[in-house]
Amino acid sequence: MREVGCPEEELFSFLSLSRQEDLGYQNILSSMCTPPHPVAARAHAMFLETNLGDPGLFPGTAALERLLVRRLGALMHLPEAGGYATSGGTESNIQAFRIAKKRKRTRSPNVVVPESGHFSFQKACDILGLEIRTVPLDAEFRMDVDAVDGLVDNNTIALVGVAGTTEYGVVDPITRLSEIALDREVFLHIDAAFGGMVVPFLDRPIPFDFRLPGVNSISIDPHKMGMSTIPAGCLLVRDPEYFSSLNVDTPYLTVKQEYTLAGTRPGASVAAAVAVLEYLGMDGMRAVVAGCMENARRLIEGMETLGYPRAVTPDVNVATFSCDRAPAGWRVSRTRAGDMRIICMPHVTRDVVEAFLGDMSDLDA
Ligand code: 0PR
Repeated sequence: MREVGCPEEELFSFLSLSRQEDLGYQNILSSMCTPPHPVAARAHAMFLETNLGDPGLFPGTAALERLLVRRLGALMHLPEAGGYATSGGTESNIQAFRIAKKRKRTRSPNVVVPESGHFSFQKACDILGLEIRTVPLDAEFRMDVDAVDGLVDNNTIALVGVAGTTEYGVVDPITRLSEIALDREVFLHIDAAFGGMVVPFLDRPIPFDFRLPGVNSISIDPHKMGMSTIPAGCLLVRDPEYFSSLNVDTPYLTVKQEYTLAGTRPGASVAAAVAVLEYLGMDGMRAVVAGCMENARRLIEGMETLGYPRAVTPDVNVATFSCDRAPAGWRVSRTRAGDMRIICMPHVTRDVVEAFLGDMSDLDA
């Protein structure tokens, strides 16, 4: 550290130089995050110093966390679901596996995860000492459910389905997975980190949530399509009792036990997540999602007109193409298979899509 502190103005010009090196979201087509909704930013600023790690000190903020869980539980068709605000999909996925592992004691536990599963499952398996069994995908990048039965055995503690895959934006056949989970008596976790805030607002929602009786837990991230500030995730469980297996004693805190992974936890991004849900309501979210889906369709149509076929027709606003080039000045990403991948987040407006298509067509000129 410096021996003598830096004057404020000098400090802030330094910070602002660093900030200027960041890319603006304007030309970022590769991110599952988006600038926070204005009400999220305003709420975040109001709750800056709140700590959900010691909820007795912040009962108002703690009540907002319960409201978030109630709202997202209702969205997942189980208003009485248990849950808490995590730092994002990674923490939710780790915690879901911790619960599953506690519920089935076995010597060499394994989990059955689609090949499309997010890399956070690898981290979870490493931490928890779980063998990961990968389920192949079908031609449309959805989990091949016919392969699941053969991978599940007596040591399988959890089965995973993804609602809105990271790379191709498809929803796994979760109705079938739910049947398998019930039949084989395996804990079923749904990773809806991205799709959880998209699929319920589609014209024709695809079943993936607690309405399916085999689903035990769901991860859903307000800091992705929920337009909240970072970090804001949520882990929901069918029965709040599931969390009791994770409890540790916290004798000197205002609450005597905790089941969360993090200790000190931000209340600001939780207030921000609640703010967006309350401000937009179902109607507002439907409009946001309809816009993103429309832009994804326009992008796919435009790219195909230029001769770059879609890799798949997505269920959510992730568009992928067989295209190995990209115009300068744009951030796109690539799937493991090499397809161009664009997430039509709210900041990727119709104008942005048209500008990108214009630059793509100039590539050929
Ligand atoms: N599950 C799914 C289905 C995800 O897509 C992601 C993240 C996670 C879990 C993990 O969530 P957290 O990152 O919140 O822990 N998917 C994005 C991805 O890996 C995350 C991301 C967001 C990456 C913005 C880059 C970026 O600019 O693509």
